Amino acid sequence: MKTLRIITLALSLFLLMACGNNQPSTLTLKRTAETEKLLANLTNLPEQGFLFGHHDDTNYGINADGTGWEFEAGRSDVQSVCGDYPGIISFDLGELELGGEVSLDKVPFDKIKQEIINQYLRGGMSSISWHLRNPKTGGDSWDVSDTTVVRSILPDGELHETFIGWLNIMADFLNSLQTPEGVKVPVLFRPWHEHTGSWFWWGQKLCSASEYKALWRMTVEQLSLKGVDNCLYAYSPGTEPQNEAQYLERYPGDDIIDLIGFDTYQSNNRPMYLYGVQRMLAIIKKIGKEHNKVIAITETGFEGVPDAEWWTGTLLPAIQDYPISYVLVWRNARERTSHHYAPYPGHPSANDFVNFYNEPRTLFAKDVDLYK
Ligand code: BMA
Repeated sequence: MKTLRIITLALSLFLLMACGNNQPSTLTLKRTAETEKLLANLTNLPEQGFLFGHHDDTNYGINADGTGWEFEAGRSDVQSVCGDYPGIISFDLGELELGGEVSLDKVPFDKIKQEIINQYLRGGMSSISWHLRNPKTGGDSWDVSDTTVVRSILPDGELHETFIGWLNIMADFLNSLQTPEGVKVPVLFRPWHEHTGSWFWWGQKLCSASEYKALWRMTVEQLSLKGVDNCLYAYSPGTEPQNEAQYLERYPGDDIIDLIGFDTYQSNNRPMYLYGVQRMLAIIKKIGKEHNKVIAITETGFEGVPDAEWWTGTLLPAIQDYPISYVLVWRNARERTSHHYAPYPGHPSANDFVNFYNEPRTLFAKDVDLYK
């Protein structure tokens, strides 16, 4: 009888220790061979250099006369300036969840799919962000009028089922990324970005740290449940964190994150930009090493690139001493041409961009095959 009591006690203690800390169970995510290859190559890339990236690069851009162009096969502003495509191109799937044909930036999802496949066939990579609608208010990603949105879509929330439907639409898109030979194309998925600011409904002041982490885990679990095995996942706060602890405050877990980065933009205050970039690079370099994660500057740029020597005079010196896998600049909006971050033919910074391109450490599509 005594022995039985001791065994029961030991068993209860074990169960208490196993479940009592309320930690979510660790996920082991399935990945295709090509996705594993991409991760391995990104891990080793810093020995060689870093990929240059541009958002929506092959979807639209700006002509030499300052007007916009869109949807021209093979065309890219970066390629027009330096003769090669970016090593990484990012795309945004905002409004895919509504079931329509075009994104929030009026790009057909079929076009995005095709461009992700084209970039894979070049040996480069694609990343995907998601400026999705606000599921509670019906507004956009920037609608921060309600602070209960994240809570409402988590398990037990009143919009949970609706949101699982949105994730299933995302899963279908990711699963449909396939070459004509049926190879699933790997992508880096970067949802819930810039969450250390409070301008998106999933931002710092709009949910608690545990809600944010639960949002991430629910996202990855549901995609995985729907058979998504061609994704790497990126954790991508803004430039708010001042130290490693702040950077990791809402980190959802090593088991679901492959790459850590940050988004940062230059305004007219160049010293402030340099200070922020270097502070954040030091933080992610240290965490990347400790957690065995690839690091990157997931978004950056200087709107309009008003400094003709920005590429080799500011960007390159700011980043070249850090083992990043990529640096990516935002889009050349054809519908609002002052909103551009890469040069186009005739742009004042085009010559300097060619110098940047010629630097041995900057890697463009022809420099890499990320699936070998
Ligand atoms: C933002 C701006 C918006 C755009 C969004 C998603 O930073 O460029 O105009 O809709 O990204 O691409």
